[in-house]
Amino acid sequence: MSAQDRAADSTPPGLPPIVAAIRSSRRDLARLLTRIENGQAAAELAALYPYTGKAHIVGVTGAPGTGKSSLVNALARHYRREGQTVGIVAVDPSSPFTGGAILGDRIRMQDLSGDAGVFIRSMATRGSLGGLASTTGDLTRALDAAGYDLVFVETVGAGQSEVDIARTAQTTLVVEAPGLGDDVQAIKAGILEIADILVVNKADRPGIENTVRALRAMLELGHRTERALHHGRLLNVSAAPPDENENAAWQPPIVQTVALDGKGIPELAEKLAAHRAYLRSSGTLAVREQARIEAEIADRLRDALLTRLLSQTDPALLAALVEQVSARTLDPGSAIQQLLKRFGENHTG
Ligand SMILES: Nc1nc2c(ncn2[C@@H]2O[C@H](COP(=O)(O)OP(=O)(O)OP(=O)(O)O)[C@@H](O)[C@H]2O)c(=O)[nH]1
Ligand SMILES: [Mg+2]
Repeated sequence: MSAQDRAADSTPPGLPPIVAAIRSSRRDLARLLTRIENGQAAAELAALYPYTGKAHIVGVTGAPGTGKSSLVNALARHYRREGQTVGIVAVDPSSPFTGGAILGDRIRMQDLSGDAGVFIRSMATRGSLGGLASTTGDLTRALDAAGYDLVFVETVGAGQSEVDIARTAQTTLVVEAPGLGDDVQAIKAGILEIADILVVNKADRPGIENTVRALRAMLELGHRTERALHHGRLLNVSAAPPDENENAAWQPPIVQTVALDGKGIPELAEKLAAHRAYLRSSGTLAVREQARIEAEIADRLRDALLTRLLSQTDPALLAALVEQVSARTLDPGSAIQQLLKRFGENHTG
C-alpha cells in the first residue's frame, strides 16, 4: 500500500471521494484545478461545496511589480512557521504558461515548492473558459475544501476584473510601493475602495514616507465610501439588509513591509487575523458572502443563458441578421428582439 493509499484510508468515512482525494493527494488536487480551469468540474464542485467555508480567503492586488508575489511568499513562510497551511492562486492577466511573470513567480516561490503545506497554482487568464472571477472563485473553493487554512489570490493591476476577483476574497490587500512615479495611481483606478488593508511594500526604498502620506490623506478624505456590494445585484435579498456603514468600524490600516527580508510580515499577519475577527463579529462576513453569491449567480446566469441561446440559434439566422444590420435594413435592437422571440418560442412550444 502506498503512502497515498494509506492517507486516503485514514480520511474520515462519509467524505465524498473527491474531497478525500484532494485532501490526500496533491496530484488529484492539481488535476481537479485543471478540470476547473477547463470548465469540466461541475460535479466535483457540487460535491465539495459543503466542505468549503473554512479557509481565510485573502485577495492580494496592486500595480505590477509592487511585490505581491514576494509578499505572498513571505506571508506563506510566516504561516508555515505557525503550523498553518497555505494555498496560493496567482492570476496572470496576459501570459500563458510561458509568460515572464509566471516564470518569475515560480522562481520567487521556489523556496516553498517542496513544502507539503503549501500549494501554488498559476492561472493564465487567456484561454480560461467562463468568467475569470467565477473560475478563480472555484479554484479557491477547491483549495478551501482541500483543507488549506489560508488561500491567497494574487491579481495584477487595477481593472474591473481585479475588483471582481477581489470580491471573491474575504479580506483584500492592496499593495503599493514607493517610486512608481505616481503616488495616487491606485486611487485613480478606484482600487483603494476595495482595500481592507493597505500594504506599502518596499519600505526599504526611498520615497516610502510620501507613499504612506498620500495613502493616509486619501483615507482621511473619506475617499473610501460604499463598497462594491451593489454591483451585479440580481435578487432582492431581504434577509440581511446591507449595512450602510459596513466599514464604519473597520478603518483600513496601512502596514509597511519589506517582503524580501520579512520586515512587517508578522504585523501584516496580525492585521489579517484582526480583519477576519472583525468580519465575523460584525456580521459583515455573512453580508459580504451574500452579496458575493448574488453577483456570482447573476454572472453565471448571464453566461449560461447566452450559451444556451447561441446554441439554439440557427447560424443561418444569425448570419442573416448580421447581414441586415450591416445593410442598415435592421437595427441591432430589433435583431436581438428577433433572437429572443425565437428563443422564447423554443421554450414555450
Ligand atoms: N527593495 C525591495 N524590493 C522588493 C521588495 N519586495 C519585492 N521586491 C522586488 O520587486 C520586484 C517585483 O516583485 P514581485 O513580488 O514579483 O512583484 P509582483 O507585484 O508580484 O509583480 P507582478 O506579479 O509582475 O505584478 C522583484 O524584483 C522583487 O525582488 C521589497 O520589500 N523591497
Ligand atoms: Mg506577481
